[in-house]
This record gives sequence, C-alpha cells and structure tokens, in this order.
Amino acid sequence: MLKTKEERLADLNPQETSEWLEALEQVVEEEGPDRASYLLQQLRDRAVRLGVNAVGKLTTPYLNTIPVQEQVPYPGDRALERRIKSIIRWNAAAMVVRANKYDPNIGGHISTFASLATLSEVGFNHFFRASIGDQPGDLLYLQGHASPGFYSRAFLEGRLTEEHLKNFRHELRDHPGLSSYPHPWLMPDFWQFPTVSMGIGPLNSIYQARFLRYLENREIIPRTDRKVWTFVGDGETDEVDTLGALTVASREGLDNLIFVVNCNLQRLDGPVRGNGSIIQELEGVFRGAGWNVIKLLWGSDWDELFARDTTGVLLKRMEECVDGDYQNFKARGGAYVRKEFFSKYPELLALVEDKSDEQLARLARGGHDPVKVFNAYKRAIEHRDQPSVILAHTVKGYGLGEAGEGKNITHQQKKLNEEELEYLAKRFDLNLQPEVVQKIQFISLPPESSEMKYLRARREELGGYMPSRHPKKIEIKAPSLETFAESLHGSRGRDASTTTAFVAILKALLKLPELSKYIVPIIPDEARTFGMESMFRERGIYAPHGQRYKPVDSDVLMYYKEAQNGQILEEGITEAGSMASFTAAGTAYANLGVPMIPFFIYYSMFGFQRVGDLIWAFADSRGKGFMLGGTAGRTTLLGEGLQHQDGHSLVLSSTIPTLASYDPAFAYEIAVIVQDGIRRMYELAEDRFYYLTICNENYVHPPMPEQDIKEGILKGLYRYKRSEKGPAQVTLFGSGPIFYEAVKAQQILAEQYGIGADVWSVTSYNQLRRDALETERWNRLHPAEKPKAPYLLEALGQIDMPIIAASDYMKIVPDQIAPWLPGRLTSLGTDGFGRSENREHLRRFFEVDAASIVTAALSALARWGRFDAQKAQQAVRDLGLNPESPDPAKR
Ligand SMILES: Cc1ncc(C[n+]2csc(CCOP(=O)(O)OP(=O)(O)O)c2C)c(N)n1
Ligand SMILES: [Mg+2]
Repeated sequence: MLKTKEERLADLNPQETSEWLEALEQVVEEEGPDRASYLLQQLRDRAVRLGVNAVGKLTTPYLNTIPVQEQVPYPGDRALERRIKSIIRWNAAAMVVRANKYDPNIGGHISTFASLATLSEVGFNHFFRASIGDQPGDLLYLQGHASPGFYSRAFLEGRLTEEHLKNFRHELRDHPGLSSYPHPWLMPDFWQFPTVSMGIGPLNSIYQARFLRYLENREIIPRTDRKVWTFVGDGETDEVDTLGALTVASREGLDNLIFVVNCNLQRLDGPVRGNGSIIQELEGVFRGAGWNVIKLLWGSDWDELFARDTTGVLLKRMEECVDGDYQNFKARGGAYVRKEFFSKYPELLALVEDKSDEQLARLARGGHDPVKVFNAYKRAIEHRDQPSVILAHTVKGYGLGEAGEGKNITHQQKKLNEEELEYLAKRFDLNLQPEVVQKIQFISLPPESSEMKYLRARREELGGYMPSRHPKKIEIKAPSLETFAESLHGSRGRDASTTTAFVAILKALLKLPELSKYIVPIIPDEARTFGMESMFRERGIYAPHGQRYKPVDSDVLMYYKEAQNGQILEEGITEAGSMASFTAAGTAYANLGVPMIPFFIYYSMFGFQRVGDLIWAFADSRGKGFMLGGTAGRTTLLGEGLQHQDGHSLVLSSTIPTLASYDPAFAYEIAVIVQDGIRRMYELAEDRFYYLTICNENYVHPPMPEQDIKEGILKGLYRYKRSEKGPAQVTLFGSGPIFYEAVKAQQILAEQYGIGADVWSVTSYNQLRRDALETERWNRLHPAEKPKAPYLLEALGQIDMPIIAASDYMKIVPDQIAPWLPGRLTSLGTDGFGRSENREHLRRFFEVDAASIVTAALSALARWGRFDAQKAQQAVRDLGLNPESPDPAKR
C-alpha cells in the first residue's frame, strides 16, 4: 500500500525523535555548527547506502540563515545612517512626486527603492568598494526601477545638483536632465550597467564575474577580492535570463558574485507568489544550482519573540502563511496582524500580549534591519568557492502607509498628496517645515554637518562614489591593413568561404604581439562548424580549474585543449550567455580598464532574433567588438531549413544605432572592415560595434582590386566589374554570397541578350541608408543652401538605368536605399520561410539566382521601354522560371 504524504511524515516515536534532536543540539553547542554539518552529511551518505530516501530538502525553515548568536554588532553609527537614509528616501520620493505633479504621467517609481533603501544604504556605507588600490573595485548591478534612490544618494553626495533632481525624466527640455533608468549611453559618467530590462542585469552580472576571473587567470588584470553585486527584483526572477545561468556561477566557483534578491513579495500587478512563497522557492532553486543561500527574513524585533517561543509555534505559523498573507500583514496594519497572524494559536497570541498594535505593525522584515543586512553581506563576502545569494525579505512601498505600503497598486504609485507626504516624513522622523512638504522641496545638508562628514568619510574609505563610469584612455593602435596581406591577396584560385576568410583574419590578429592578448574569441559550441577548432590547441579553451582529464583526441594535433589561461571562451549552447560574455569583454575598456576586443562568432539565426534585447543593452553600455553571424543567409546555408536559415538578421541589426552591419562577399572586404573597426573603436575611441555576416559557401576570392575601394567597402558599396559589352544599360548590386549570382547574371545578360551591366558589391545597405538619411536631414534643415549628395549617389554618379539588387536577405534590406533611387530599384531577396534544400534550388525558389536577376533586369528594362516586353516575357520561360508559381514569401 502506498502511504500518503501525511502518513510518511507522521512522528511514530516522538521520544526517539527528541533524543536525536537533543544529541544534535549538544553537538552544535559543544563542537559548533561545522561539526554538526559534517555529521549530518555523514548520516545522509550512510542513509543513502542503507536504501533510505535521504535526498533531503533543498529548503530550510522560514528563518534567518544566520542565527542571532553568530551575528556581529553593527560597526556604523546607526542614528546617523538612519538620518541619511531617511533624507535619501524623502528626496527619492519627492523627485518622482514632483515630476508627476508638474508633468502628469511622466512616470517614475517610489516603491521599489522604498523596499530597497536599507539594502542599498548598508552597502554604500560599509561594503561597495569603488576602487581597490589602483584597480577598479566592485561592480554594481542595481535594480533599474530603484534609480530615484541612487540619484537621491548622488545628490546628497554632491555629485548631482538640485537641478538634476528637478529634471528627472526631462532629458530633452531641461538641462541637466536625468534619465529614467540606468543607461550608460545617456549618462556615461554615471551608470555602468543598463539593468532595467528585467533579467539582463542578473545574466550579464554572472558572466561579468566570470570574465573577471578569466582576466585574472590570463594575468591581464591583477587578482583582487573585488565583488560583483547584483540587485534583483523577486518578480524579475521569473525571467528565464535571471535564473538560466546560475550553474555557470557555481560550476566555476564564482565567490566574487553576490546576488541580493529584493523579496518584497510583489511585482507590478500583484504578489509574485500569492499562493506560495517566493523566498522558499528561490532558496530551493539557488541551493539546487549550487549557490550559498543566505535567507534574511526577520528583523531584530523578532529575535526576542523567537527566544521566548519555546514551542516552535511562531515558526509554525510563519510557515503556514503564504505570500499573499504576508502582503496583507503589511498593508492592513497592526490590529490585523494580531487578529490574523497571532490569534491563530493562544500561545502565539500570548507572546505579543505586551505589544501595542503599532509595535506589531513595525515588526521589521530582515531587509529593513541594518544589523541583519550587515551580517548577511559580511557572510556573503567572506564565503569562499561558491557564489552567494541573499534572499532579503522586504516590504514593497515601505513607509508609504496608506499611499501604497504592501498595496497592489504600489508599483505605479507616483502621486502622493500632502497628507501622504507628511506621513512619509513623520514615518522616518524627518522634522520637516510645512513648506518643505507643501512645495515638495528637496532636502540637503550643510557640508559640515555630522551626517555629511560621515557620509563622505564612509565613501572615502570605500574608494569613492558609486555608481560611476570613467573609462581610462585606450592605448591601442590599430594594425595596418598589411597585417592581413594574405586576405588581401584573395584565395589564389582556391575555393574558400567568408567564414574561413574571417578565421584567417582572426588568426592574423592573434599573431600580433601588442594586440593578441586583448582578443577574446567567444563561441557557443559551434567552433567546428566555423572551422575554428585548430584554435583550441593554439589558444586553449578557458577552464578556470584547468583540464582535469586527458582529452579523447589528445593524440591529434588539434586536440581539445582546456587551460586555466585559455583565451577562447567556449560557452556551450547559450547565445544569451555568450552575449553576456561579449558584453563583459566589450565594456572591459570602460569598466575594468583593459581594452579587450571580443569576437563573438555564432550561428547567425540564433543571434539577433534570439538575444536581441541583450544586444540592445550592449549598445546602451557603449560596448565595442565584432559580432560574426556564421553560416548566414537564407539560401547559402543549405539543407538546414526553416529554423536555421537566416534571412533577416540584417533587418534586425539595422535597428541598433551604434552597430555597423556588413554583408561582405570577399576576404579583402572583411579585412578592411575589421582593420578599420579596430581603428575606430579602439584608436579613435568611438563607441560603436560591428556585425558581419559570414557564410559557408566556397568560391574564389579575388585579390583586392588596385583602385582605392576602401572607402566604398566601409561606406557600403563600390563598383566591382564594369560592363564589357558596351556602356551599361542596367546596374546590378550583389552582396555576400549572392554577389557571384550577380556576376553570372552580368555574363548571361551580355552573352544571351546583348545587354551591358555594371556589377557593384554592396557591403552595407544599412550604412548607405544612414549616410543618406543624415545628408537628407541636413538638406531639409538648410533649404537655402546647396543640397549635399549622399555617398550612395556620389558613388553611383548619374546612372539613368534600372538597378537590380540581390542579396540573401529580405527585400527590405536593399529597399532601405530606395528613396534615393526613385523608380530605379528592384530588390530581390529571401522573404518567407526557409526550406531544407541545396543552394541551387533555394536560390531559384526565392528568386535570387542569376536567372532571376537576369529576368528582373530584362523586366525592368522592358518597363522602361528599353527592351522588348515580349522578349522579356519569353526570357522568363527560357531561363526556367515559372511566372505563375506562388510567391515564396507566402509559402
Ligand atoms: C523584460 C521586462 N519586462 C517587463 C518590464 C516592466 N516592469 C518593470 S518593473 C516590473 C515589476 C518588477 O517587479 P520586481 O522584479 O519584483 O521588482 P520590485 O519593484 O518589486 O522590487 C515590471 C513588470 C521590464 N522592465 N522588463
Ligand atoms: Mg518585487
């Protein structure tokens, strides 16, 4: 008979149970908790061998992980710190309320920081180090919606002015403005990490901590005990990005990483886990993932109640309540807590008979008690070999009272009336003049006040103010183009792909003594696909603990070599994780003072469409580096089909302002782009990055033509091959692997139809469009001046003829330049779902092959009245196209 859960857990011999428990207590008392922990581990191992189900729970009782007797006293001046914190609270709330009073619906958040203030202030006063010696110190990933609190602290520190606070969310009309959330792009001296798209901060921070170790192990930065502190919302943990990479941190023993989850039990709409416990759930997840978990649930007021409770009824009641109940206890006040929480059991009620309702309402949660927070942080920074997470129990909208404390509306509360503001001031013992409240004024303190002296002294001791972003000057000189001489010479008649061409360029960079160490190749389990496996042995795969086994292929030259100082980040199958590494590396110039040059090579389909928001955050972070979309193209990647064939990454990449996207056809084009990219990003310190599609089709790469086409390659197009059949009547644009289809079309047009065509290589429609838009804007705003011509038209000259543009991407890619070529452009592209087929069939299906280019050219010429329409129609058939076939975009 199967037993029920209750039957299995019933205590059949209470006497025996208590003897075991007493024995345990005795061990703890006499020999300490470590010994007890050892014994428990031994018992569990033995039990498993005896066939007892002893897997154990991943969760612990609903109590603080750190018992009172292990606490250290608070080292700071509690009274001064509280006063500073109260002022910061006030100014943060005032900033939002003011903004919305004078500009309704401009937005902002009060309640996130209200729940975070103690967690934040204890950190700023005692833990967060801005620098360690001459090294950058800790890195702070802060909850984006708590930004008013961080602005408010910076104001008190004298880093922001009252004008800044008044101009919160007025970035355009007032100066100096203050951006809503952490954006290095908008406030490059202040914010380091854009965190407000939830999940991105936690994920990036894990890889940041790992990248610090990588740089230390490669001896690029000195080893320090700097920490990465990541503040995470409890609602934010629902994002797969937040929890998806936890095991990276534990596997690599990242004890330089500390997560603080602000468990205010609420998200935007309501409770995070109304019917359960988010803290217990997260404890299980983090512990299961191998993290050191520190639960910070109850404030010091509860210690006395726990001490007086001899029956365990307090814990029992706590464990009965779900988060929805806990929310009520804060939202509904002390009388409610007495009635609904304590009255459930007479002995529990008796515990608080000497307490007023007011006192019950104020029984603090752990995240609001500086002593408890200090101890949790201390334990986290001292913990070794594992990352730590602090699950801090807090109250959303703490101190707002009726205006929002624990209420479901609190996340969006941004309008406090006078009464509510008065309540807030009183709640934190701010003795404010009525005028300050009525006019919602900001509070500052005289520089010589004891609070200000204290605040400054604390930050001085911890190395300066934070957050702050101050990139060191980069001392990199770009290599000369000659470095890539091999690539400039082409493939010498052999067939090669742009992927192998790129790998050769990367290898050339890795040979440069002054540059090589800065290169960071990042690959999500696809190196063999890209022909990069030879780099494994040459450069080593980063493995923080070295290679602990003999690789199966150790007897071959290109064996799978892992090393503690390995240079390659072989990420496994995680484009999101790889992007996070790319971000850590691409911002290292600013955040760590070392100009790392990352190359992230991945399967192009799983880039922009999969991790687009991370790429957006990379741009916001002013990241630098190269993204290489491997095996790109809807028809070039043969055989794989719909979920692999990328025909739209260039559309998506075009949305990112600091990203220059290229679809190169030849090795020399890649060399020019990479060389100039390094020059612009690292020598000229421009905040930009690059995306190149690279493909696996093999063809001959010509040497770089004599004439100076560098500018054309970089700006987006250059003439590759003039018509050999008299003056051109039609212009053909080809890109990437479709370029040769255009060359073939040129030949067919000449040989079979007697029509001359010029062929241009278009490396970047996106860059052409940007340049044209910029010129057009100038012309629009200077109607009285001679209009300027965009590069596109300058390069093309006066061409009065149809242009057929073919690429392996959607038609909208060439269409980007259509406004400047009115009536002239026909775009051929790969709109629609891919298929598993070979290139020939795919290109015919999507109508981007040479025959399709020829028919498009004849068709356009017929419409222009320059070719016989019937002959054009006949050509469609002759060339094997079916004019009545369904549109591939719809199939
Ligand atoms: C990816 C993403 N989805 C949605 C939002 C909108 N949003 C902003 S704050 C918030 C609730 C946050 O709750 P929680 O993480 O618990 O933080 P708290 O404010 O409670 O500390 C939501 C849904 C966002 N910023 N990012
Ligand atoms: Mg929350």
